[in-house]
Amino acid sequence: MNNAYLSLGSNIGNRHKYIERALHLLEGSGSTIVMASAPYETQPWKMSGGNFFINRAVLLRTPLKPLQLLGLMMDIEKRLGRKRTDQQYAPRTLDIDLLLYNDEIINSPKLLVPHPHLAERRFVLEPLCEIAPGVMHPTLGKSIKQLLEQCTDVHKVKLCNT
Ligand code: PH2
Ligand code: MG
Ligand code: MG
Repeated sequence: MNNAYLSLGSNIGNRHKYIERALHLLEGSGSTIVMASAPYETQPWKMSGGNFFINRAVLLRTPLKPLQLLGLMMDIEKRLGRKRTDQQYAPRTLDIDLLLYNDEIINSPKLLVPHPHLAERRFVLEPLCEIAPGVMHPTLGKSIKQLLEQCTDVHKVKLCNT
């Protein structure tokens, strides 16, 4: 079994519902969600305007290899109505990103792990730090908690209902 940390985000329609349904669908293929952060409401990062996102981080224990997991993630995005456009950061019903996969470093044309923007994004680090503060980033050599403490991203991130 492998430990995969994922980030989920939604900023169209019933955002909480899309994320709930994605969590449910991830638990197929012999995978289980071991931990899930609370939902956070987050300001769009490097997108002009648009709705605030709901973002969550989860730890998935999975038998899937990285590219198989990527296939599952993209399939779930599609089933939940994600339309891919040419625009890089378009509003979306659901986005699932692979942040960390064990302590592996993967540089393939389809997949970069650790996620290249992980340390620049408060909307990723805050939820991730809730479930994995002590986990080490395999190339930056710092823990998630340290990365959050050093993060200079000023986009708003707040726990839902606070
Ligand atoms: N995802 C992006 C770009 N910007 N901003 C927030 N707050 N949350 C996201 O999930 C997000 C984003 C690209 O995938
Ligand atoms: Mg993303
Ligand atoms: Mg994505």
